Amino acid sequence: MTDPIQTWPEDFAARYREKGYWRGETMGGFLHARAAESPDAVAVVDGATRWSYADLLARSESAAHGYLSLGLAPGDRVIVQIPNVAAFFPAVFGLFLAGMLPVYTLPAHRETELAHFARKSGAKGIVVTDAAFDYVALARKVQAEVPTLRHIITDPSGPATHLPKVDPSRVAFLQISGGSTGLSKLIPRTHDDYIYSFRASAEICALGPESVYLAALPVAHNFPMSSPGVFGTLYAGGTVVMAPDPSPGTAFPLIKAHGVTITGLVPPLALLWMQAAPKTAHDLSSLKLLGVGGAKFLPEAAARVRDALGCQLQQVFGMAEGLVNYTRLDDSEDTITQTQGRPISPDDEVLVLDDDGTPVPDGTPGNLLTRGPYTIRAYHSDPAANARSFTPDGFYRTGDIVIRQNGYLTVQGRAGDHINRAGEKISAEEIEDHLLAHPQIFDAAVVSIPDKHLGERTCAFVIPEGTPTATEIRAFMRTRGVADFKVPDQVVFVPEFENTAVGKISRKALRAALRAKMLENT
Ligand code: AMP
Ligand code: DBH
Repeated sequence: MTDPIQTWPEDFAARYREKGYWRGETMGGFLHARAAESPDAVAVVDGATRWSYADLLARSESAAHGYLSLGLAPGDRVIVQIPNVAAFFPAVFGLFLAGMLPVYTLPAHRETELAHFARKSGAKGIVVTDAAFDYVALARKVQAEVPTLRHIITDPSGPATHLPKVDPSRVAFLQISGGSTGLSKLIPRTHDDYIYSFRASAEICALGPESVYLAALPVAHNFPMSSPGVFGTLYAGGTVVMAPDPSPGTAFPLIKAHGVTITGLVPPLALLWMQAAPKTAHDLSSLKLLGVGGAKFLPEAAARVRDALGCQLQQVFGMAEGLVNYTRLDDSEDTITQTQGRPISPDDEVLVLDDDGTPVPDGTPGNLLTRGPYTIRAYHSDPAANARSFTPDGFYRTGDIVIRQNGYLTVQGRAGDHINRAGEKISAEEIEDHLLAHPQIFDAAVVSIPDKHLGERTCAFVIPEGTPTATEIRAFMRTRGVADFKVPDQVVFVPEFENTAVGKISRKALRAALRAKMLENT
């Protein structure tokens, strides 16, 4: 099992340090610093639980000792599957302080995905919490499949031992990619690069000790984690409020009760909040900034945010691999409603290229490639994906089609075949693989269809062998041990795929043709 690494060429690393992007801080180190500066300030609120920075540090140190006392060692990977509860923080800061690497997963992930993450990362443990869903039982199933996952940890705490010195230039954790082809890839991020991304994000969003961030989306997502998210807020000495779910019915009372000043949502949720706000009895006036990202927020909806919610909109276009763009607080209303912002860093290099690799002029759509001080140069242990996704000179091929104008980016679409379902990226290929395991499916192609509520929904075109029903197929997907959001929203039976008999059409072209036909008929 190879240890996760992430390196930039020496001259780049030297420049990123010289310019003060990489400051040699660690995840555990910044928590120490905040706890020393303002021990009594409130760091985390979750229901009746309120932890000061001193409380959070004490619990995190106890967790670090706990991991070490189990026999886990610095450098070991530990899967984290914890919903939006306070316990998320000691679980992950404990790992950071022990020099171990969290492997983040979503609460929606099930045994097939977790087993893949466990194998791929070489994780020796998984940390979960008690919740309405039985995450311990799920972890046991994964353990039965991947025995190297030795420890199922529910309450990491232990007697004081020596904590290791952690190297800020090393990988701090593995984040998961949405996955455009096949299974999710693991993204190794270093302390230096990740801290830069959320420290700069916190500055762009003007966060300070008085800021209160509502974690409405699942915190393991890169967006609520770091753009500026929970880590940006804690870095700034502010307060994080955990929302068990992002519905207006849950979130609005929390905004009122805790004086929430900022949050982040995917577009379908932003629309839901805008619809619910005029009717709510809860005072939302503390909310100053709403970040919207993960999928394209249409200008018409963007223009209504201020009236509906009484706060400023910030568009956020980011990716777990690195690059994050924001509209700025002092941008014009047009820029804020019509673009997805500009990069965080002056050293984010952005290329917009045609399909032959030639730069296109401003105002013309092209493929977005990027490299910079917080964008990875390689995925974990995946030479094939690395060859596809990175140019020889280290640019990451985002797969997004954008227009650049005055340095601002507007997302036009994407080159790849993934579906962006309410901000969750779903690989068509991954779903097709599961469908092909069904005894009565001869072939399947999965495409995205525009959807009023989700932005995009998944549609599976299926050539049956026998007489399966759509309900059966969806039920079958649920038995595959995958996140519920991967179950096709729609199943369409077709007798054949045109042109495939001669084998001349690529799957990519096939998906495009099926999608076009579907849109024509609706
Ligand atoms: P992931 O690689 O799973 O972290 O997903 C990142 C992808 O989400 C980006 O490459 C975009 O395709 C999409 N995305 C994120 N934010 C936005 C946005 N504001 N507008 C349009 N697409 C977005
Ligand atoms: O969709 C994303 O992955 C995303 C969106 C906004 C992201 O990773 C981010 C901001 O950091």
